[in-house]
Amino acid sequence: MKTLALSLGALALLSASVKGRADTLSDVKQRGYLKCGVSQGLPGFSTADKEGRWFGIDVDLCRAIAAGVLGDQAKVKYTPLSAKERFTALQSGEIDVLSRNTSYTLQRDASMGIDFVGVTYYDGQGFMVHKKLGVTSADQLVNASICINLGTTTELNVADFFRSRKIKYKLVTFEKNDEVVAAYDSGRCDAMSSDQSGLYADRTKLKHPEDHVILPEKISKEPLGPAVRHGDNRWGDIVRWTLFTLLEGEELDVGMATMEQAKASDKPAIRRIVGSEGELGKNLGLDPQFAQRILTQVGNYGEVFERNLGMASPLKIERGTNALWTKGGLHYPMPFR
Ligand SMILES: N[C@@H](CCC(=O)N[C@@H](CS)C(=O)NCC(=O)O)C(=O)O
Repeated sequence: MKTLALSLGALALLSASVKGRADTLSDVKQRGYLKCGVSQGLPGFSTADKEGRWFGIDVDLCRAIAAGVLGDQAKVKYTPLSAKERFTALQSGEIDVLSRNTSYTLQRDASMGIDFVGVTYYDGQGFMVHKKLGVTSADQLVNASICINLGTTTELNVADFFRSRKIKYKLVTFEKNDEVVAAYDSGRCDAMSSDQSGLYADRTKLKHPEDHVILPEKISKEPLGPAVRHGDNRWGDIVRWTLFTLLEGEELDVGMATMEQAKASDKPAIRRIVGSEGELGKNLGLDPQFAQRILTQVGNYGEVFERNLGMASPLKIERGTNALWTKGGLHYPMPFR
């Protein structure tokens, strides 16, 4: 029995490595670039410009992984994915990491062959309505038609929200987010519902953004974060600690703007993160300067947030729950030891 169990285990390992999925770190290094799954266009999170260059907080996480693992933030191939396509793309090996405003839920984490490794943005679901409707609270959306994106948690939360209030409503669903936006903009729905960050982003795409209001209620928790394939723990560790590097960088005030001072610092925590002492990189199978490169080439979480979502961006989103724990928010990087 023991021999059989062992050989089955060995077989599973072999078949995983034959398919090239057991060791994503080696695959990425050998290939020379990272395959990153992003959204099809959500300002602040992931959008491409006319030259095909990608921007956004989800894109910056991919750039950070490439900087840490391959030494160069530019070594990334982006695959735009609809909500429906995203999990299959990760399961099948089409991408190495999914960094696409995806909510971390029990069912996704435990039953889809994928693992979430952290949270890049704490969000919640909201509603946007035409101002002319005069609606000021989601409770007033009686018999309303709501436009949403298929294959999302959005769909399920809307159902919970109205069912628990015994309010009648009508769902109008689309596979692509741009179809949702176009339908809502043309007046086909009274409201559209999505992650609030998504609503702020989508509002910028409307013909007259100023004619629309985002209602105050957050009807769910939407912790958005990156996911990797289940079973490749080394790769999961690398993505998790890349995200923590961005956060720890902000906590220590080490980033693009401060790297030169940081390299000269004699503070132990700063010396460890820039790689002047300790063996943090080695534990992950990376070199000592992996975090220094991430913070130099991409910046820390605060810098990433401000340029993509914050006051230096068109979205102007407050830090709120996305502040560090030291400033009353929820982001808490685990200790760099
Ligand atoms: N966070 C939710 C919603 C994610 C989602 O796909 N939202 C839509 C509406 S904001 C979206 O991002 N669409 C952009 C796209 O499809 O490219 C989930 O994980 O299910």
